[in-house]
Amino acid sequence: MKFNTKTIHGGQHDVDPAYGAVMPPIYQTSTYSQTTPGGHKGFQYSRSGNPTRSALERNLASIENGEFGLAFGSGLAAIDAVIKLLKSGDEVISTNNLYGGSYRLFTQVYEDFGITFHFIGMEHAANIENFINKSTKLIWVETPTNPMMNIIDIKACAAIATKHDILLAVDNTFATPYLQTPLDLGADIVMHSATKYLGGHSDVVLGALVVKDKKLADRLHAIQNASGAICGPQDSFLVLRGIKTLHLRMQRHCENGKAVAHYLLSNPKIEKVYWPGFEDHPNHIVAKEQMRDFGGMISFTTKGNNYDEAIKIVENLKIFTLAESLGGVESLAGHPASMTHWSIPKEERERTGIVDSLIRLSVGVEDIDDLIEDLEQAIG
Ligand code: P1T
Repeated sequence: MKFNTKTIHGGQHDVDPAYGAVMPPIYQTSTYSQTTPGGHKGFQYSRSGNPTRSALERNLASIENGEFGLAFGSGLAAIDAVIKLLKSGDEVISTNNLYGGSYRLFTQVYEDFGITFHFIGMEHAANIENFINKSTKLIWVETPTNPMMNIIDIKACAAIATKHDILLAVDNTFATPYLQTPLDLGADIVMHSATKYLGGHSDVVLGALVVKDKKLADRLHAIQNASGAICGPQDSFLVLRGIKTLHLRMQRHCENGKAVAHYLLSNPKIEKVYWPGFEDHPNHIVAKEQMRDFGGMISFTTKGNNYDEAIKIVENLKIFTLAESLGGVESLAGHPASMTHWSIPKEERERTGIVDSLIRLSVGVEDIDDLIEDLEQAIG
């Protein structure tokens, strides 16, 4: 089955044996009757498993070319489950530019449990080798990174991870499997904030993991069940429905993203535009190799790095909504330094490029003329 077919049909055979409903029913139940202890039809309690969540989990596995999907109450709950694979004394090597909430979870929760995180530049994957020691158990990659749009070579990371017998996890939120499938490139775990492009309509918070290896899946299922950070059936349904149009939406996100990136480049008030589709993006060649297009996420700075000017621009936008999050059909604008990435200390933030004038756009699927006109009137 090819990707566009998988978004609609992947893992969805026979979802309603009772009535043949085309969409899986929302099984709004916490528990399931048993004829005798253990005598059930595959589900016993909805923390451990729910048919609507299972339908989503099978679909997630299908679109990411994995074997096992796990759905969680949020992207961070999914990341949390991955870190729970580790124990005190273990070390993690992470991209130095990543979602502020992931950084906060690592540094403000798990460092207290004795896990050490190294935040490093991975644009040259070989740099990872400098930080590997006997305690290194996990490489955490975001690509494209949030919000600087750095591109990390997944295949090169996988070669290093395999050589040292370390797990490689890739946060695929920005790219989605429409653009890249990390498991095909050698990653062990794919993670999603399905709140974003997978859900696609800014109406649900949900997280996901997909793996190929049965033993790893069993351990993650055990963690999911033991910790309980699952998503409900209604939210599972919404994401499943969102994924059915992922390929259509992503195609337009990419087209609109390209047009907006080129518009910003041509505006004399703009200092720098971060978008992996530009030939002079430092890892454009890797992006071309591992991604099928370049996505709808773009960051830019204005000349003079002026905080007030950046705030004025995001306040002036009329079609782009000033809001956290990304990946919905509607265009959003954000100011990472004061919004999504405020939890990263200023000095560290600025070292990776998150300066006060940085604005992040999630380019939606509206008419491109309206989007460019909106940016034009806001930037001036
Ligand atoms: O919000 P949640 O579903 O828990 O997902 C966290 C998360 C993980 N990984 C990446 C790359 C993300 O972008 C996010 C959430 N990001 C935002 C809310 C944002 O505006 O960047």
